[in-house]
Amino acid sequence: MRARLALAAAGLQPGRDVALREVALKAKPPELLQCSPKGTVPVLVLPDGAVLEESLAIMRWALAQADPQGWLAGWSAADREVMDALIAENDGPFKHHLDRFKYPDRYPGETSAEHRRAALAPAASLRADHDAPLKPPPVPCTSPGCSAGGPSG
Ligand SMILES: N[C@@H](CCC(=O)N[C@@H](CS)C(=O)NCC(=O)O)C(=O)O
Repeated sequence: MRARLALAAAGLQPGRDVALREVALKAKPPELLQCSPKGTVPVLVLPDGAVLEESLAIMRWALAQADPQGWLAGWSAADREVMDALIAENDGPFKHHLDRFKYPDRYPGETSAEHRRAALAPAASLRADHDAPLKPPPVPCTSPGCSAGGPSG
């Protein structure tokens, strides 16, 4: 989902700029496994044949093409570090516990309730400093005559 959002934020339209192929994860098509043997989605095949097989890599590629809403452009290095840490927490420990809470049948011997507690702990600390870290940079104004600059001006 986040890869699709980044493609949309970059103004890349399915059918015009990118070909979108839905796949059934229960019956992964051979074309998917040929491009990316690890068999997870999303996968993006670039015109030069390079394969991006991580959603974050697809997001970064899309936003490098265009980033009119300032999803990445305009943030300070310190803000980027905070963002990267939040994403790493979400993709790492939180996802680990979420999967074991949501799909206990896939993880025999694990206790769903314990993973629920472990997943919620970082969320509680995030709520505690909800005022803190990130203040978005201004979105550049592109209206004619508008004097408000982009993130750096
Ligand atoms: N770290 C990967 C995770 C990809 C992932 O696990 N995708 C899920 C769908 S949301 C998937 O393809 N599951 C199928 C499987 O693991 O067989 C990314 O962000 O792209």
